[in-house]
Amino acid sequence: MKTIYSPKHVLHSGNHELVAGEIVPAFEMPSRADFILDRLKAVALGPIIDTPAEHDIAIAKRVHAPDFIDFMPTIWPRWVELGHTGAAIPFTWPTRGLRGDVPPKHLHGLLGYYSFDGGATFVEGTWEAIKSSFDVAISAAELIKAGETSAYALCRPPGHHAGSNFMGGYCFINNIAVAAQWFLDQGAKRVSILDVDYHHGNGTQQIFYSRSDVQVVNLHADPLLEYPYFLGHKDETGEGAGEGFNINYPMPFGTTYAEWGANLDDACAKIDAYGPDVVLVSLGVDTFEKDPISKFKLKREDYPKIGARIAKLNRPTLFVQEGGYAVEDIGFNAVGVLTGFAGR
Ligand code: SP5
Ligand code: ZN
Repeated sequence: MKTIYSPKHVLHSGNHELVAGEIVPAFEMPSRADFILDRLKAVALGPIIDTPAEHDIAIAKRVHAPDFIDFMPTIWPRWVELGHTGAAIPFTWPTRGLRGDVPPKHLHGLLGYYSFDGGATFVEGTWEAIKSSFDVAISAAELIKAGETSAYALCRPPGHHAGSNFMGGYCFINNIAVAAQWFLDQGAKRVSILDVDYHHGNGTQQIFYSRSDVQVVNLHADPLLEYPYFLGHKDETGEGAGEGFNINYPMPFGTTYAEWGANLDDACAKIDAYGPDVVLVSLGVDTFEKDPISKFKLKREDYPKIGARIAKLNRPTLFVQEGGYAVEDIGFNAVGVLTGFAGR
Protein backbone atom coordinates (compact mmCIF):
# COMPACT_ATOMS: atom_id res chain seq x y z
CA MET A 1 0.00 0.00 0.00
CA LYS A 2 1.28 3.44 -0.95
CA THR A 3 1.25 6.35 1.49
CA ILE A 4 0.89 10.00 0.50
CA TYR A 5 2.19 12.57 2.93
CA SER A 6 3.23 16.24 2.94
CA PRO A 7 6.03 17.63 5.10
CA LYS A 8 4.11 20.93 5.05
CA HIS A 9 1.84 19.64 7.83
CA VAL A 10 4.51 20.87 10.26
CA LEU A 11 3.58 24.48 9.43
CA HIS A 12 0.50 23.92 11.63
CA SER A 13 2.21 23.76 15.02
CA GLY A 14 2.43 25.42 18.40
CA ASN A 15 -1.37 25.63 18.67
CA HIS A 16 -3.19 25.59 21.99
CA GLU A 17 -6.67 24.60 23.11
CA LEU A 18 -8.97 25.12 26.08
CA VAL A 19 -9.33 21.96 28.17
CA ALA A 20 -11.29 22.08 31.43
CA GLY A 21 -10.54 25.74 31.94
CA GLU A 22 -6.83 25.61 31.14
CA ILE A 23 -5.09 26.66 27.94
CA VAL A 24 -2.85 23.73 27.03
CA PRO A 25 -0.78 22.72 23.98
CA ALA A 26 -3.15 21.20 21.40
CA PHE A 27 -3.26 17.40 21.50
CA GLU A 28 -3.28 17.47 17.69
CA MET A 29 0.45 18.08 17.19
CA PRO A 30 3.04 17.56 14.40
CA SER A 31 4.84 14.65 16.11
CA ARG A 32 1.75 12.53 15.45
CA ALA A 33 2.69 12.35 11.78
CA ASP A 34 6.35 11.66 12.60
CA PHE A 35 5.49 8.61 14.72
CA ILE A 36 3.21 7.28 11.98
CA LEU A 37 5.93 7.78 9.34
CA ASP A 38 8.51 6.02 11.53
CA ARG A 39 6.24 3.02 11.89
CA LEU A 40 5.34 2.94 8.17
CA LYS A 41 9.06 2.72 7.42
CA ALA A 42 9.73 0.14 10.15
CA VAL A 43 7.14 -2.26 8.73
CA ALA A 44 7.88 -1.32 5.08
CA LEU A 45 4.19 -1.01 4.25
CA GLY A 46 5.04 0.39 0.82
CA PRO A 47 6.36 3.50 -0.96
CA ILE A 48 5.93 6.82 0.84
CA ILE A 49 5.30 9.71 -1.54
CA ASP A 50 6.08 13.01 0.17
CA THR A 51 5.43 15.33 -2.77
CA PRO A 52 1.65 15.34 -3.32
CA ALA A 53 0.57 17.18 -6.46
CA GLU A 54 -1.06 20.58 -5.95
CA HIS A 55 -4.78 20.41 -6.68
CA ASP A 56 -7.23 23.18 -7.46
CA ILE A 57 -8.99 24.30 -4.27
CA ALA A 58 -12.18 24.41 -6.36
CA ILE A 59 -12.33 20.64 -5.68
CA ALA A 60 -12.92 21.40 -1.98
CA LYS A 61 -15.75 23.78 -2.90
CA ARG A 62 -17.75 20.85 -4.26
CA VAL A 63 -18.66 20.02 -0.63
CA HIS A 64 -17.73 23.22 1.22
CA ALA A 65 -19.30 26.67 0.85
CA PRO A 66 -17.00 28.75 -1.39
CA ASP A 67 -17.12 31.69 1.07
CA PHE A 68 -15.94 29.39 3.90
CA ILE A 69 -13.00 28.06 1.87
CA ASP A 70 -12.09 31.58 0.68
CA PHE A 71 -12.23 32.88 4.27
CA MET A 72 -9.62 30.52 5.72
CA PRO A 73 -6.49 31.84 3.94
CA THR A 74 -7.45 35.39 5.00
CA ILE A 75 -7.56 34.62 8.73
CA TRP A 76 -3.89 34.89 9.61
CA PRO A 77 -3.16 38.09 7.64
CA ARG A 78 -6.25 39.77 9.14
CA TRP A 79 -5.30 38.56 12.64
CA VAL A 80 -1.85 40.10 12.28
CA GLU A 81 -3.37 43.29 10.91
CA LEU A 82 -5.41 43.58 14.11
CA GLY A 83 -2.13 43.55 16.03
CA HIS A 84 -2.64 40.12 17.59
CA THR A 85 0.35 37.89 18.23
CA GLY A 86 -0.93 34.52 19.52
CA ALA A 87 -2.95 32.05 17.45
CA ALA A 88 -6.24 33.07 15.85
CA ILE A 89 -9.08 31.40 17.73
CA PRO A 90 -12.87 31.89 17.70
CA PHE A 91 -14.70 32.72 20.92
CA THR A 92 -18.34 33.64 20.11
CA TRP A 93 -20.82 31.36 18.37
CA PRO A 94 -24.33 31.96 16.99
CA THR A 95 -26.33 29.47 19.09
CA ARG A 96 -30.13 29.26 19.53
CA GLY A 97 -31.78 32.67 19.59
CA LEU A 98 -28.94 34.42 17.76
CA ARG A 99 -28.63 35.21 14.05
CA GLY A 100 -26.55 32.44 12.50
CA ASP A 101 -27.37 33.63 8.99
CA VAL A 102 -25.66 37.03 8.94
CA PRO A 103 -21.88 36.96 8.56
CA PRO A 104 -20.31 39.68 10.73
CA LYS A 105 -17.73 42.00 9.19
CA HIS A 106 -15.18 41.87 12.02
CA LEU A 107 -12.70 38.98 11.94
CA HIS A 108 -13.51 37.92 15.51
CA GLY A 109 -17.16 37.53 14.57
CA LEU A 110 -16.37 35.71 11.35
CA LEU A 111 -14.23 33.19 13.22
CA GLY A 112 -17.29 32.23 15.27
CA TYR A 113 -19.58 32.32 12.24
CA TYR A 114 -17.39 29.76 10.42
CA SER A 115 -16.80 27.37 13.35
CA PHE A 116 -18.62 25.33 16.01
CA ASP A 117 -15.92 25.32 18.70
CA GLY A 118 -12.53 26.79 19.61
CA GLY A 119 -10.60 23.73 18.49
CA ALA A 120 -9.63 24.98 15.03
CA THR A 121 -6.89 27.56 15.60
CA PHE A 122 -4.69 29.36 13.10
CA VAL A 123 -0.99 30.14 13.24
CA GLU A 124 1.00 31.62 10.37
CA GLY A 125 1.41 28.36 8.44
CA THR A 126 -1.96 26.81 9.18
CA TRP A 127 -3.59 27.52 5.82
CA GLU A 128 -0.61 26.07 3.95
CA ALA A 129 -0.84 22.93 6.09
CA ILE A 130 -4.61 22.67 5.49
CA LYS A 131 -4.06 22.98 1.75
CA SER A 132 -1.34 20.32 1.84
CA SER A 133 -3.61 17.94 3.77
CA PHE A 134 -6.29 18.42 1.08
CA ASP A 135 -3.64 17.78 -1.62
CA VAL A 136 -2.62 14.58 0.20
CA ALA A 137 -6.21 13.31 0.24
CA ILE A 138 -6.83 13.98 -3.45
CA SER A 139 -3.45 12.56 -4.48
CA ALA A 140 -4.23 9.36 -2.58
CA ALA A 141 -7.68 9.21 -4.21
CA GLU A 142 -5.95 9.48 -7.59
CA LEU A 143 -3.89 6.38 -6.79
CA ILE A 144 -7.11 4.40 -6.30
CA LYS A 145 -8.57 5.84 -9.51
CA ALA A 146 -5.41 4.71 -11.29
CA GLY A 147 -5.98 1.15 -10.16
CA GLU A 148 -4.39 0.71 -6.72
CA THR A 149 -6.67 -1.39 -4.49
CA SER A 150 -5.79 0.71 -1.45
CA ALA A 151 -3.93 3.86 -0.41
CA TYR A 152 -3.19 5.76 2.77
CA ALA A 153 -3.58 9.55 3.00
CA LEU A 154 -1.50 10.62 6.00
CA CYS A 155 -3.50 13.82 6.43
CA ARG A 156 -2.67 16.46 9.01
CA PRO A 157 -4.63 18.47 10.02
CA PRO A 158 -7.53 16.01 10.13
CA GLY A 159 -10.96 16.73 8.64
CA HIS A 160 -14.03 14.84 9.83
CA HIS A 161 -15.38 17.52 12.23
CA ALA A 162 -15.38 20.19 9.48
CA GLY A 163 -18.79 20.70 7.84
CA SER A 164 -19.90 22.44 4.69
CA ASN A 165 -19.33 25.90 6.22
CA PHE A 166 -17.65 25.39 9.57
CA MET A 167 -14.38 24.28 11.12
CA GLY A 168 -13.79 22.82 14.60
CA GLY A 169 -12.25 19.92 16.52
CA TYR A 170 -8.79 20.40 14.91
CA CYS A 171 -10.45 20.18 11.47
CA PHE A 172 -10.68 22.76 8.65
CA ILE A 173 -11.24 21.10 5.26
CA ASN A 174 -13.09 17.78 5.47
CA ASN A 175 -10.51 15.76 3.57
CA ILE A 176 -12.53 12.55 3.35
CA ALA A 177 -15.72 14.32 2.26
CA VAL A 178 -13.80 16.14 -0.45
CA ALA A 179 -12.28 12.83 -1.60
CA ALA A 180 -15.71 11.13 -1.62
CA GLN A 181 -17.13 13.88 -3.85
CA TRP A 182 -14.05 13.68 -6.07
CA PHE A 183 -14.69 9.95 -6.68
CA LEU A 184 -18.31 10.73 -7.62
CA ASP A 185 -17.16 13.48 -9.96
CA GLN A 186 -14.76 10.98 -11.54
CA GLY A 187 -17.64 8.63 -12.30
CA ALA A 188 -18.23 6.56 -9.15
CA LYS A 189 -21.93 5.92 -8.48
CA ARG A 190 -21.81 5.15 -4.75
CA VAL A 191 -19.20 5.82 -2.07
CA SER A 192 -19.19 4.58 1.53
CA ILE A 193 -17.44 6.45 4.33
CA LEU A 194 -16.62 4.35 7.39
CA ASP A 195 -15.57 6.59 10.30
CA VAL A 196 -13.78 4.68 13.07
CA ASP A 197 -12.45 7.74 14.95
CA TYR A 198 -13.46 7.85 18.64
CA HIS A 199 -15.36 11.09 18.04
CA HIS A 200 -18.45 11.29 15.88
CA GLY A 201 -17.64 12.67 12.42
CA ASN A 202 -20.25 15.41 12.64
CA GLY A 203 -18.91 17.34 9.66
CA THR A 204 -19.01 14.35 7.32
CA GLN A 205 -22.53 13.48 8.47
CA GLN A 206 -23.74 17.04 7.94
CA ILE A 207 -22.25 17.30 4.45
CA PHE A 208 -23.92 14.14 3.12
CA TYR A 209 -27.04 13.97 5.33
CA SER A 210 -29.61 14.44 2.56
CA ARG A 211 -27.81 12.40 -0.10
CA SER A 212 -28.02 8.77 -1.19
CA ASP A 213 -24.80 8.66 -3.25
CA VAL A 214 -22.58 8.73 -0.14
CA GLN A 215 -23.30 6.30 2.69
CA VAL A 216 -21.89 7.57 6.00
CA VAL A 217 -21.28 5.02 8.78
CA ASN A 218 -19.92 6.22 12.13
CA LEU A 219 -18.60 4.24 15.15
CA HIS A 220 -17.99 6.59 18.08
CA ALA A 221 -18.45 7.58 21.71
CA ASP A 222 -22.06 8.44 22.62
CA PRO A 223 -22.56 12.19 22.08
CA LEU A 224 -24.64 12.33 25.27
CA LEU A 225 -21.31 11.81 27.05
CA GLU A 226 -18.58 12.91 24.69
CA TYR A 227 -17.47 15.56 22.22
CA PRO A 228 -18.83 16.72 19.78
CA TYR A 229 -21.97 16.38 22.02
CA PHE A 230 -24.46 17.80 19.53
CA LEU A 231 -24.59 15.16 16.79
CA GLY A 232 -24.07 11.40 16.42
CA HIS A 233 -27.20 9.83 17.92
CA LYS A 234 -28.61 6.56 16.65
CA ASP A 235 -31.83 8.14 15.41
CA GLU A 236 -29.93 10.29 12.88
CA THR A 237 -30.55 8.15 9.80
CA GLY A 238 -30.47 10.78 7.05
CA GLU A 239 -33.19 13.00 5.60
CA GLY A 240 -35.08 13.24 2.33
CA ALA A 241 -33.22 11.36 -0.40
CA GLY A 242 -30.57 10.57 2.23
CA GLU A 243 -32.96 8.67 4.52
CA GLY A 244 -31.33 5.37 5.50
CA PHE A 245 -27.87 6.33 4.23
CA ASN A 246 -26.51 7.67 7.53
CA ILE A 247 -25.81 5.10 10.23
CA ASN A 248 -24.52 5.84 13.74
CA TYR A 249 -23.14 3.44 16.34
CA PRO A 250 -22.78 5.44 19.57
CA MET A 251 -21.02 3.50 22.35
CA PRO A 252 -20.45 4.05 26.09
CA PHE A 253 -17.22 4.91 27.89
CA GLY A 254 -15.12 1.79 28.54
CA THR A 255 -16.06 0.09 25.25
CA THR A 256 -13.63 -2.73 24.39
CA TYR A 257 -13.00 -4.46 21.06
CA ALA A 258 -15.58 -7.14 21.93
CA GLU A 259 -18.41 -4.60 21.59
CA TRP A 260 -16.68 -2.26 19.16
CA GLY A 261 -15.78 -5.08 16.76
CA ALA A 262 -19.35 -6.42 16.82
CA ASN A 263 -20.55 -2.99 15.71
CA LEU A 264 -17.85 -2.92 13.02
CA ASP A 265 -19.22 -6.25 11.72
CA ASP A 266 -22.71 -4.78 11.58
CA ALA A 267 -21.38 -1.63 9.89
CA CYS A 268 -19.55 -3.72 7.29
CA ALA A 269 -22.72 -5.69 6.55
CA LYS A 270 -24.49 -2.37 5.87
CA ILE A 271 -21.65 -1.31 3.56
CA ASP A 272 -21.84 -4.65 1.70
CA ALA A 273 -25.57 -4.16 1.25
CA TYR A 274 -25.02 -0.65 -0.13
CA GLY A 275 -22.47 -1.91 -2.66
CA PRO A 276 -20.12 1.07 -2.96
CA ASP A 277 -17.59 1.50 -5.77
CA VAL A 278 -15.05 2.62 -3.18
CA VAL A 279 -14.74 2.59 0.62
CA LEU A 280 -13.20 5.59 2.39
CA VAL A 281 -12.08 5.08 5.98
CA SER A 282 -11.81 7.99 8.43
CA LEU A 283 -8.94 6.41 10.32
CA GLY A 284 -8.85 7.80 13.85
CA VAL A 285 -7.06 5.72 16.46
CA ASP A 286 -8.17 7.73 19.50
CA THR A 287 -10.17 4.63 20.47
CA PHE A 288 -6.91 3.39 22.04
CA GLU A 289 -6.96 2.58 25.77
CA LYS A 290 -4.16 5.04 26.50
CA ASP A 291 -5.50 7.94 24.45
CA PRO A 292 -5.25 11.07 26.62
CA ILE A 293 -8.62 12.59 25.61
CA SER A 294 -10.72 9.46 25.02
CA LYS A 295 -12.44 6.73 27.01
CA PHE A 296 -12.57 3.57 24.88
CA LYS A 297 -10.37 0.57 25.64
CA LEU A 298 -9.05 -0.76 22.35
CA LYS A 299 -5.62 -2.39 22.57
CA ARG A 300 -2.68 -2.33 20.19
CA GLU A 301 -3.47 -5.87 19.01
CA ASP A 302 -7.02 -4.86 18.05
CA TYR A 303 -6.03 -2.47 15.26
CA PRO A 304 -4.89 -5.12 12.74
CA LYS A 305 -8.28 -6.81 13.29
CA ILE A 306 -10.00 -3.61 12.15
CA GLY A 307 -7.94 -3.57 8.96
CA ALA A 308 -8.57 -7.27 8.31
CA ARG A 309 -12.34 -6.80 8.68
CA ILE A 310 -12.33 -3.85 6.29
CA ALA A 311 -10.29 -5.89 3.78
CA LYS A 312 -13.09 -8.49 3.75
CA LEU A 313 -15.32 -5.87 2.11
CA ASN A 314 -13.11 -6.55 -0.90
CA ARG A 315 -13.46 -3.08 -2.41
CA PRO A 316 -11.00 -0.33 -3.34
CA THR A 317 -10.20 1.35 -0.03
CA LEU A 318 -8.78 4.76 0.81
CA PHE A 319 -7.61 5.32 4.38
CA VAL A 320 -7.61 8.97 5.51
CA GLN A 321 -5.91 9.87 8.80
CA GLU A 322 -8.09 11.58 11.41
CA GLY A 323 -7.45 11.59 15.21
CA GLY A 324 -5.26 9.69 17.68
CA TYR A 325 -3.41 11.48 20.47
CA ALA A 326 -1.45 8.80 22.32
CA VAL A 327 1.45 10.06 20.25
CA GLU A 328 4.04 7.39 21.05
CA ASP A 329 1.52 4.65 20.21
CA ILE A 330 -0.15 6.25 17.21
CA GLY A 331 2.23 4.63 14.71
CA PHE A 332 1.59 1.12 16.04
CA ASN A 333 -2.17 1.66 16.01
CA ALA A 334 -2.69 3.51 12.72
CA VAL A 335 -0.19 1.38 10.81
CA GLY A 336 -1.60 -1.69 12.58
CA VAL A 337 -4.91 -1.11 10.77
CA LEU A 338 -3.06 -0.84 7.45
CA THR A 339 -0.94 -3.98 7.94
CA GLY A 340 -4.07 -5.84 9.07
CA PHE A 341 -5.77 -4.71 5.85
CA ALA A 342 -2.76 -5.90 3.86
CA GLY A 343 -3.10 -9.34 5.44
CA ARG A 344 -0.09 -9.23 7.71
C1 SP5 B 1 -10.06 14.81 14.85
C2 SP5 B 1 -10.35 14.66 16.32
O1 SP5 B 1 -10.15 13.59 16.88
N1 SP5 B 1 -10.77 15.77 16.97
C3 SP5 B 1 -11.08 15.71 18.35
C4 SP5 B 1 -11.35 17.04 18.95
C5 SP5 B 1 -11.60 16.91 20.42
N2 SP5 B 1 -11.73 18.20 21.02
C6 SP5 B 1 -12.28 18.17 22.36
C7 SP5 B 1 -11.30 17.70 23.33
C8 SP5 B 1 -11.93 17.51 24.67
C9 SP5 B 1 -10.85 17.15 25.62
N3 SP5 B 1 -11.32 16.56 26.82
C10 SP5 B 1 -10.14 16.37 27.59
C11 SP5 B 1 -10.16 15.46 28.72
C12 SP5 B 1 -8.69 15.41 29.14
N4 SP5 B 1 -8.50 14.67 30.34
ZN1 ZN C 1 -11.24 11.92 17.30
